[in-house]
Amino acid sequence: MSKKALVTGITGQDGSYLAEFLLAQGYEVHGIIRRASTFNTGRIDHLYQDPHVMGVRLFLHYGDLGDSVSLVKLLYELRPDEIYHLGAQSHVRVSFDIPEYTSDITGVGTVRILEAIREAGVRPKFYQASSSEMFGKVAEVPQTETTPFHPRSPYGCAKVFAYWLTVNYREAYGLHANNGILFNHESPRRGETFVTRKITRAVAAIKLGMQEKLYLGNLDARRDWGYAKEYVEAMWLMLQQDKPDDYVIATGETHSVREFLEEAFHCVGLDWQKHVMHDIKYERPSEVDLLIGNPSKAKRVLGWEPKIKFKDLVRLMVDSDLETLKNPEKR
Ligand code: NAP
Ligand code: G4F
Repeated sequence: MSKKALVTGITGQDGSYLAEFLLAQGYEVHGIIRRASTFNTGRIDHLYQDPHVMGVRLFLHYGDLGDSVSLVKLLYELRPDEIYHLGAQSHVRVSFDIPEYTSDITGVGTVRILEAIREAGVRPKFYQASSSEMFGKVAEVPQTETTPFHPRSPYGCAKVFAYWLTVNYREAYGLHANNGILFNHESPRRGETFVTRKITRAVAAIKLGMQEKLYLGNLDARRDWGYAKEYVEAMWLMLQQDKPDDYVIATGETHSVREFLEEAFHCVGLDWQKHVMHDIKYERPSEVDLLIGNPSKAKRVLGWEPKIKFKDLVRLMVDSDLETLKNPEKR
C-alpha cells in the first residue's frame, strides 16, 4: 500500500515541488488549502491535469492553520504516515506589519498541528519548515545546527518558537519530529514579492520593453540562495531516517542582493544601474545582514547535497520569466 503524506502549505513554492516529488515516489498526497476569493492552486493545477502521470492520488482539503478543529478532524480522518508542515505567513518584511497574525499562523500554527497529532492519536513522522532567518544577527559564520538563534523579525521569532516546539514534542512524546533549517531557496515558482523573483520578473519585463524601473530596498544583505526543487528532497530524506533530528540545508555560498542584480541583468545584456531605484519602503526595521549555511551534516547523514549553484539559479529564473512573459497564455 502506498504511503500517505499530508502537506500544509501545498499551494506555496515548496509545497508544489514537494507534492510533485511525493507523487512521483508513489505517495498518496493530501494538502490543506485556504478558501480564497480567487484561485490559489496555480502552482499545483498541473498535478491534477495529468491523470496519466499522477492519477487521482492528490487530494485537497479546506483548512487553516488558525483553525484547530479542522486540523484535528483531518488527522482523525486521514491518519497520514508523514506530515510536512510548510504552511506559514512566510514574508519577513510583512511580518513587521502583521506581527500578531504571523506569530499565530507561523508560530502557534505549529502547536496546533502537533496537538492535533496527539488528539487524533496518530504517530506520523513530522517535518517542521524551520528557517535560517532564526540565526538573524548571526553568532558565527557559517551557521550550523548548533549556532545559537538571534531572530531579527516577528517571522524569525515565530519560527524559533515553532523550532523549539518541534524539539519539545520529540523529547516529550517521542514523536519523529524533525527541523529542516532551510536557507533561502528560490525557483520560477517563488512568490513575486521575494527579492530574487521580484528581480528576475523585472529583468524579463525590462528586456521585453514592458517595464523601465525596479524599486528595491537594501542591496547589501547577503543570502545563501539554493534551488527549491532540490531542497524539498532533503525534507523527504529527513523523514526516511530511523531517528528524528535537525539539519541545515544550504549551498555553503553567500551572495549579496547587489550580486544577484548584476548577474540577472547580465543574463539579458543590460546594466542594472540604469534601471534600479531605491525605495525605503522595502527596508526592514531590523535586517539580517549575512546568511551562509554549512550543510555538511545533511551530506554526511542524508547523502544530500545541492547541485544548482548561484549563477545557474539566476539564469534558470530569468529564462523562465522571459518565457512566461513572451507566452502569457502559459502562465
Ligand atoms: P510560500 O510560497 O509563501 O507558501 C506558504 C504556504 O503557506 C502557502 O501554501 C500558503 O497558502 C500557506 N498558508 C499561509 N497562511 C496559511 C494559513 N493561515 N493556513 C493554512 N495555510 C497557510 O512559502 P515557501 O517559500 O513555499 O516556504 C515553505 C515553508 O518554508 C514556509 O513555512 C516558510 O516559512 C519556510 N521557509 C522558506 C524558505 C524559503 O527560502 N523559501 C526558507 C526557510 C523556510 P496560500 O497559497 O493560500 O497563501
Ligand atoms: O527575498 P527576501 O524577502 O527573503 P528573506 O527576508 O531572506 O526571507 C526568505 O528567506 C528566509 C530564509 O532565510 C525564509 F525563512 C523566509 O520565509 C523567506 O523565504 O529578502 C532577501 C533580502 C533581504 O535582506 C531584504 O532586505 O533582500 C532584501 N531586499 C532588498 N530589496 C528585498 C527588497 N526583499 C524584498 N522582499 N523586496 C525588496 O524589494
